[in-house]
Amino acid sequence: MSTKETADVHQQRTRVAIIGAGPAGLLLGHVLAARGIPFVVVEHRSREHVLGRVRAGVLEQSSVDVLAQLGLADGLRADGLVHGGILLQHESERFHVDFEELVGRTVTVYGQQRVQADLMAAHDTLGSEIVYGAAEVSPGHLDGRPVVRFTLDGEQHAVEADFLVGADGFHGVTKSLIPADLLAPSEREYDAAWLGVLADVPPSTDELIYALHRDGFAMHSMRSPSVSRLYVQVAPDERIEDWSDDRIWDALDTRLAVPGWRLQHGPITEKSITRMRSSVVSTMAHGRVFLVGDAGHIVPPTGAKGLNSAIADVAMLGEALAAESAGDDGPLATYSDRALERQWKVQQFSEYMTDLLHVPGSAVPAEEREFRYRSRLGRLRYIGGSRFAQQSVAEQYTGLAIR
Ligand code: FAS
Ligand code: PHB
Repeated sequence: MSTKETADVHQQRTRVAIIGAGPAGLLLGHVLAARGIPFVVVEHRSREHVLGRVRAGVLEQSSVDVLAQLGLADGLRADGLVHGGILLQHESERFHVDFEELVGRTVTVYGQQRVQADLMAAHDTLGSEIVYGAAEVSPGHLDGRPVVRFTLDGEQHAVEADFLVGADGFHGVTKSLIPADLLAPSEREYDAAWLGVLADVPPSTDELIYALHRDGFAMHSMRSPSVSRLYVQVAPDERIEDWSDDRIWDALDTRLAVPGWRLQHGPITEKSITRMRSSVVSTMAHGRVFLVGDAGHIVPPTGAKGLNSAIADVAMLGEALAAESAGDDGPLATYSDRALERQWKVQQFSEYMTDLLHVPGSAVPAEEREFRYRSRLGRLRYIGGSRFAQQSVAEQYTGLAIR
């Protein structure tokens, strides 16, 4: 990577410029590093801020395989919790969907913060060029090639590259380089949100519990043998200030209750509300500009697909960039179509799980709310009694093939 000074601008050239140091951006850096392809990552937040975001918790088998192939799985092998299934619950009845028995696959519970820390530590070891705290990040083109301009400590920088990858999340800036009529996102807004908490208390269950209750959805997940991760459905416009710890525990006790089982309480160390929304762009490529992860699509977290979709995009784009460097631009030309084909299969599963487990919002007439609730009960009871329905859930939850 060459660097030269021109009038007050630090200019440098690289092969791939990546905007965003979340899991997608840092993982892409590792895929490129493994193939000797130069890259620079430009992130507008501090390293500490990026690391402090509490988000996803479940890695598909496919994601674990990607991390392992890159030598990035030591942490998850040591501390990840391998789960052979999930528990679905309705009206105080709980049943097990046994992934291992049904499809021979598992998932690993390993928080996104740990994934992020592992990716950062591995880049430190490589000495990768990752710019944190970049201001006024502005992607564009210079003589037909991508360029990322930014300010760092008051100094102007310009990174010229052969390719630009937007790994900058749903509110990122790279999308602005794709004409609006081509980007053309499809969207669905759900009339529900998730209030999530981290609690310093050992999980009260060995596997994740997804529960439909007349009051709303609840989930029991975890981060470690001593930390629980729990969620309750709230209205989209709820304010976190209106949810005391006691109110949260009351809702969880009610919605997760089954005879003979008790939810353990403990100090809540983090709480936040996440809106539920699906959005998918119509193209993830335009000229030498590509999108990965949340920059291209977001899903409601019910299917545990957000982080896993980002990893799948990165695996596909990383392979395509490596092929192009070796003289074969075929995979790069089909990246967007392949990524979006897989993403729409993920979207429909996330929508299915969200519709299955959430009660309609209060704006829906009472008679229709009751119908939709009972219809969900019927669907859950059907799944509980059908091996075929459970196999379908197991196949999709543990992750579709990445190709
Ligand atoms: P990210 O958003 O993680 O990273 C994008 C990065 O780009 C960020 O570091 C950002 O600071 C940076 N950036 C943005 N604009 C920039 C600019 N202009 N210049 C430079 N840098 C810029 N998924 C699940 O599977 N389960 C969950 O429970 C779950 N919970 C979530 C809760 C919340 C509040 C959110 C927002 C998401 C949640 N997700 C969940 C989805 C989440 O895990 C994402 O899928 C995952 O972070 C995607 O990774 P990236 O594509 O890297 O995007
Ligand atoms: C989590 O542990 O944060 C988690 C797990 C499964 C989901 C969503 C979130 O579907």
